[in-house]
Amino acid sequence: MNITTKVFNVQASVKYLNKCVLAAATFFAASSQAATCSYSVVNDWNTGFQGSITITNNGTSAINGWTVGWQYTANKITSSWNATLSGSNPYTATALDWNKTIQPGQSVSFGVQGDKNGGAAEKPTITGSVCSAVVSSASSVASSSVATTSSSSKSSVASSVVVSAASSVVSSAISSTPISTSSSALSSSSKSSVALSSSSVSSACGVSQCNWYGTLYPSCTTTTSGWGYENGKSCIATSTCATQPAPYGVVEGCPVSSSSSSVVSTSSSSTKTSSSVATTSSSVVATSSSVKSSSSSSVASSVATTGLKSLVTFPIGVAVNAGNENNSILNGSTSAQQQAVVFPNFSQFTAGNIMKMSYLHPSEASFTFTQADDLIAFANAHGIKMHAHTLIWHSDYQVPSFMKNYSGDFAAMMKTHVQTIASHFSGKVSSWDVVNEALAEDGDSTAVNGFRNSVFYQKMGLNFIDQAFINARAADPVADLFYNDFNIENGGTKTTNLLAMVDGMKTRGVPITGVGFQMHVLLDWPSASTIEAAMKAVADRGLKVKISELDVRVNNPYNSSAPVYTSLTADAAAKQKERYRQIVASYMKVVPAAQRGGITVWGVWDTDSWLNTASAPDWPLLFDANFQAKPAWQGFADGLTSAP
Ligand code: 9MR
Repeated sequence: MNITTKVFNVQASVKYLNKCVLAAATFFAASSQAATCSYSVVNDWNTGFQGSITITNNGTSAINGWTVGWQYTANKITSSWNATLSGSNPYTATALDWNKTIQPGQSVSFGVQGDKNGGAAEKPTITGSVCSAVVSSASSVASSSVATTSSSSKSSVASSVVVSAASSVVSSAISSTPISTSSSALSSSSKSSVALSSSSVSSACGVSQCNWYGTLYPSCTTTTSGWGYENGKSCIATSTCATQPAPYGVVEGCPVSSSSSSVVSTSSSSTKTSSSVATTSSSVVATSSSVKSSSSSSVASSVATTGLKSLVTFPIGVAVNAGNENNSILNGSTSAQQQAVVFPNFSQFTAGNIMKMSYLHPSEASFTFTQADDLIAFANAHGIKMHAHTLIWHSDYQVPSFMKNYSGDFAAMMKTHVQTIASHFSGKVSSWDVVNEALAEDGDSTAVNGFRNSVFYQKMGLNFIDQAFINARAADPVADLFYNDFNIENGGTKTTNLLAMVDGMKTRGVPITGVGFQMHVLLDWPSASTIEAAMKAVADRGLKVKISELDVRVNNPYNSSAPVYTSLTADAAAKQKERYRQIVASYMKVVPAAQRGGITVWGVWDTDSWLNTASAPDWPLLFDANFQAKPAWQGFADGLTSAP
């Protein structure tokens, strides 16, 4: 069945490429436009690879719309971003609306991630009507095909297109398979790739394993659910593996080697990944500054395929659903689509909900860590760090009910709460929101000394904040400890109260590492200069600064004269792009490198945002309803590569 599907896809793709070539011949006859198309391997690890395809317009007129294709010998793609991918070797990638136009001198890039499938990370030739490398061959192919045109000659046209991309495919595939060489390069390459997949099937040893998002792990023999540890290796229970979305799940094959079978070895490859990311990042920054004056947007585009996280060395985070929430990043109905955009772009997760108080400590005697543990194991397996949110939060529906009417020693109970949770996760999370939203909003008539009149303040006064940090540090000696809040970037009384609070904590020797600015902001409020002043004031105190929950809604519910968007218009998308760029650039400008705790976006894609409701739709995030990067993504990337 797989083989049939592959043959169908190959034929469908070839027909498509055939059309492209004929279109190319016509197109290039009338235009001097020429682009170079290149493929680079950005990163590769045990079983996987990340590739970047760049189209650079060397011509004198704009390219409006592009489609390119390529073929691997063994590698298989598991996800892509910033292009619409079709086919399954050969692959075809088509422009998205926002990156279909390439101005003269500019580049557009898109990315792929995949499984090396037993081979090395390959570097195929990119073909397509925009690629100047194909112009001559396409023209000559087209002219010869025109000269000999017949219905059967269509396949020779198509095969010629693939020849440069597939020449290595043809030779290596032929040598490793019993397929006899056909007179047509096309049929050789397509049959060969079919034969390769069947030969990999026939080499299976019949041992049950789990393909966990591109990495093979042993299936557990005694653990019945989740992750296990058996025979000195991490394993995944068959029942858990079986619920992963295609193409992942239980597979049969030869036993995985020790280098690729455990989370430990995976994380060592993650370490390698992050060091190579750091290298990429510095070269990216260097490239960025060296060409900034000519075309900073093309720089951002040309590095787009390496993902946001590769542009900087500090964490780029995203809030995710997990556990029993809808749309879990691990195994919800959208998990494959989420992972395709999350893996290349983000290096840190915050659990949007499942590490809040009521999830981890629902009753006085019970702590429930399983959902969070599963998320952390998943993050570790993909080289993603965890920012934990949050140990103490006043929010009524997140305070466990037993705490609300607690009649015993409240401070002792809070100490147990903080220390039990922080010690469980010690070494597994990089940072904590220790206290969330303790400061009162400007104008809050119930505020006490600038603080929210929460159950914690009522029971312990200001000491609840100090004790939370002291107990968290006692239980976790290394994680960064943040105070997190919203509207502290707006320069009002709340900002003043924040600075007074952290000054007091520092004077008292309370172990605070930094401040998280949630940054649920509007398109035009607060101003960049106001945001910069607030972040700089915190940085000047020697604290880390984190943008912890960034989103930019386009509708302003507080201003009745603001435009009302019922869809994300081009105008709104452009304003949002600029706002993301401005905020990220402000962060880069005022927060010294050593004090950057990271920037986290509050959600993966617009549909799932807390700000998008049926009665008040909005589009506040970096990826749209179809998981395509929005102009906002480009704005974020441009901000990251801005000076200094
Ligand atoms: O996005 C979160 C939403 O799904 C929850 O229903 C809500 C209540 O737990 O919390 C939202 O996240 C909030 C975060 O925890 C603290 N800062 C404000 C966020 C948006 O409300």
